[in-house]
Amino acid sequence: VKVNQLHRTGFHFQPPSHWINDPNAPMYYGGFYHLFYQYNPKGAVWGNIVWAHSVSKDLVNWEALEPAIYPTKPFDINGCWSGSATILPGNKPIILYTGLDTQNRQVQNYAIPANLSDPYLRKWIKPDNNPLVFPGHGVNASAFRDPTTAWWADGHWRIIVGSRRKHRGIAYLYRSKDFMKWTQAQHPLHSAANTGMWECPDFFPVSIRGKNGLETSVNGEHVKHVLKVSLDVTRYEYYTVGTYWPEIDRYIPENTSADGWSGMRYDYGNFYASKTFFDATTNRRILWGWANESDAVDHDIAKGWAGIQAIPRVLWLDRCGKQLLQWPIEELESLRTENVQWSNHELSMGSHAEITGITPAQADVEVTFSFPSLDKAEPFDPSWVDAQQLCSQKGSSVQGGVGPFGLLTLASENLEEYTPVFFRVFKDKFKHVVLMCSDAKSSSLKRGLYKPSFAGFVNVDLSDGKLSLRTLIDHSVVESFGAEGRTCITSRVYPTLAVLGNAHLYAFNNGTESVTVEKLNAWSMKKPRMNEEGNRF
Ligand code: DQQ
Repeated sequence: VKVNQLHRTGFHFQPPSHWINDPNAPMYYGGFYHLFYQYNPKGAVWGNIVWAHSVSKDLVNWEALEPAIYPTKPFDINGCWSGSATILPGNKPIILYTGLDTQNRQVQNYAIPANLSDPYLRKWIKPDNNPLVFPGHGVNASAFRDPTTAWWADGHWRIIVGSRRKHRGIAYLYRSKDFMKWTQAQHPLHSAANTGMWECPDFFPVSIRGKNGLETSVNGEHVKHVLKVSLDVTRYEYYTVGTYWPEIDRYIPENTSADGWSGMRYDYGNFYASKTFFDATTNRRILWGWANESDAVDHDIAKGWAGIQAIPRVLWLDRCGKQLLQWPIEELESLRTENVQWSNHELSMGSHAEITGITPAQADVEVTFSFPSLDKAEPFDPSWVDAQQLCSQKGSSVQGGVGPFGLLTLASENLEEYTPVFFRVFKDKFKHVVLMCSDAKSSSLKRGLYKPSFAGFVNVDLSDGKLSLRTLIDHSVVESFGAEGRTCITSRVYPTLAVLGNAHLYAFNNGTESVTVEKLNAWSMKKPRMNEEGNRF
């Protein structure tokens, strides 16, 4: 297959061609990180889904293996959909995944490695006692999928499976003593009205203090739990932070943690069907998420590929205990090459300054902005609850007080095209409100693209007069981490002029208050080994 390379990413995970979606069963085994993912071996649109499989020593360089799981049996003949891995005692991985059976019912199956002494885990067996879990009485068989990693508590394994009853989103809970015989718990682990189908649930503990991750079965006083779901209706994910009581199998989100569409998000942009795993070698909880295309289907067919995985992120609980923080895995820094640094560069009102000396279409940029005072911040209207709507009204070119300031990524020389990533500070009655945007509105002259003004609020203390931003720019993706990972936004964009060597990068300020780039550190990024064809194990 000949693929059009113009918008192909340089350092994001993708196969040589065709369609990909959800990351599946990430794990560390036999000295390798394993990543499986939903893949169409026949084309650049969703369909014919198999579990493609790649391995890596560093989460950056990847080698493709043969697909691990694909339809062959009555219990998965109509599809092998998403699922998760659990490492059983004795270091034995087991995968749970959703199969579509002969009657198109969604059932939960397991697969085990044919040979545990093969660190690549090339061959997987789907034993004949599958499926392990049928949709029970009253469970919608066409909305019953995406089993989680199992956790152990009180003498039982537990998993949740995503579902819905009418418009209520549900995480059904199942228990098992031996991983083979599963019983549905009387109460779902959690559910919420009017949220629709819960796809790809994820449920895991986080430490109350510190960045270290926890093995999925850990619980106790030093632990809170996170429940994340992917909402089929909006195509966004949300999570809550709460407490899990294994004795009664109840998860209660904290009251500061809104449930439903107003809930917190891992990412306010194009990021879906995500899944975490615990990396015991480095004590991290690592998040994988799918960044779908936002062009049209015929563009994908013409490109010959669709979908990437976002850069894996370390995820941990903020000191305040109310939200998660995320940061790209440090291994990514091994790809940094040419470097440019600025310090104390003032950006007066209406100015933009070009960042030269690196490759702007494939870069990693870290920048800290400072401002002398917040006096000029625009008043905040409490009716502005929707960050994305606010960003689409007050884009980077609408002059403000403190901000908008930030980066113009993937910009053409005369700014016919640019994707701004920026902050805007407002003054509410008792506090300041920080808006972060990654606005695709002017990202491309091409028509027929989805160009949303993605945005989220940033819960950050401004008393030191600073805001920081890290942005990973990779041809058709701009992945940003605001205020040390408090708010993250991923945009997929398709410039026509600002491509390859013609892309530019600027720092800008469009507020009346002057802003200083206190420190900027930017790097060109090298290409890792990325599932190259003819390089299969
Ligand atoms: N994708 C899978 C499903 C899942 C959905 C099918 C989420 O298992 O619910 O490819 O993107």
